[in-house]
Amino acid sequence: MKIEQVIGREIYDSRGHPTLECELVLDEGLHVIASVPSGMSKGPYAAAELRDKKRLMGLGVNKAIESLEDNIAPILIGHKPSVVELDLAMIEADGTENKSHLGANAMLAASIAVCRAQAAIDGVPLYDLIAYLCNYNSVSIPFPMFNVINGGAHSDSTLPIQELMIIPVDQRTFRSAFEESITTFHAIEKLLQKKGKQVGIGDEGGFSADFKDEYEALDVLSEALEQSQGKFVIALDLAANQLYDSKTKKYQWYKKKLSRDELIARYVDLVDKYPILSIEDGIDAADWDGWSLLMNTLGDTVQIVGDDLFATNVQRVALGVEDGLANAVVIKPNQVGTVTEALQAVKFAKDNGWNVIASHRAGETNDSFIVDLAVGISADYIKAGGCCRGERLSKYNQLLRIEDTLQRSLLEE
Ligand code: 2PG
Ligand code: MG
Repeated sequence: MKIEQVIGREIYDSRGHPTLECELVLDEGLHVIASVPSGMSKGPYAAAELRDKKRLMGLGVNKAIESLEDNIAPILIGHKPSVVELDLAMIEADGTENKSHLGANAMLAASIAVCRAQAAIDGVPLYDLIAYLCNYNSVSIPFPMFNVINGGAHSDSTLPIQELMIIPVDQRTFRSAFEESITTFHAIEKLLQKKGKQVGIGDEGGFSADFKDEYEALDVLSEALEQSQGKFVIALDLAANQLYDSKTKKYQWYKKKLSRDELIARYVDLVDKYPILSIEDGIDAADWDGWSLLMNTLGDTVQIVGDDLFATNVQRVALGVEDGLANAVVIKPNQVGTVTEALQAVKFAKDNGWNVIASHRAGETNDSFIVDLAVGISADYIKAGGCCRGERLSKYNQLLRIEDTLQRSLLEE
């Protein structure tokens, strides 16, 4: 079965911003659709999206549609959908370091659609195809990192920490973990209200409220976790690039400006007081000495995660391994622009003993590709947002579906 037509379409993401959908038409009438998410807190090393300069607040994707239909379509049409082969052809045709010619959004939309078509034609679940592409002979359900409080660039609140997440650690299945977490999620809202907070929902489906400092937010969270039946640990995403001023070399923390050492001292105190398992982007992506210092200070006991630091780029991950900058990496295919390159970053990180966290973006669609990817690579964790809002639930519902399918096939064996 070959690709006959490539259609680009402007659709809208969960933040009400335009994004790109790719529809592939194959012979024998198969249609496949894929859409791409977009970040709010983007790092300096992420691949470039094509956006229209003026249309729709400068976010329109007509230029990306043109790239998809005029430049990428000729690469795909007439070929069998084979994601690695076609990704490599797109990368060659793009010819830039950061995908600025064909556009990472156009390339990834095509890449995911090709991957989905390949799995459909092979008659295998998408997660199995992903595992096969990585040469892994098993798949598994990752631990969810449920985003319960949104701050930073994801909310209007004063909380500098972008994401406070909870990880259920004592549940045997994703379904039971989700049940425990969704109950706790609603309990957190009630507790916030009881404490007199104005509670909103942030970009990723977690709650948004003002706190006098991060300790107050973590105290509320700890109280809710203590009342819960299940056992949870906490993960933080600081998205520290957003807090950093490269001129003064200081981080904005409420009304204070903290040096790198003061910020790390704060993390040490937080880790001491709360059950924090994981700290993501705790330091600005350009400050490698700061990353080393953070790793040397907390890396033995805490998962130190690079997101904007590595931008899902295997070369950057390799430098990070060499210099000991982290012990885990976030995988977001749209930071690099193709499925194949995202899988290269995964393999390299895993081969070097790092943990891998598959992640959604702040601006999401209902496409749940990231979930199949997470299962196919046996990611340690998945970040897919809070326990409400359709674009976040589309991910969790897909995890429920996959778990159900895997359990049924085990029973049949
Ligand atoms: C992050 C992501 C997803 P954004 O920083 O990890 O949670 O946010 O999509 O805004 O980069
Ligand atoms: Mg992050």
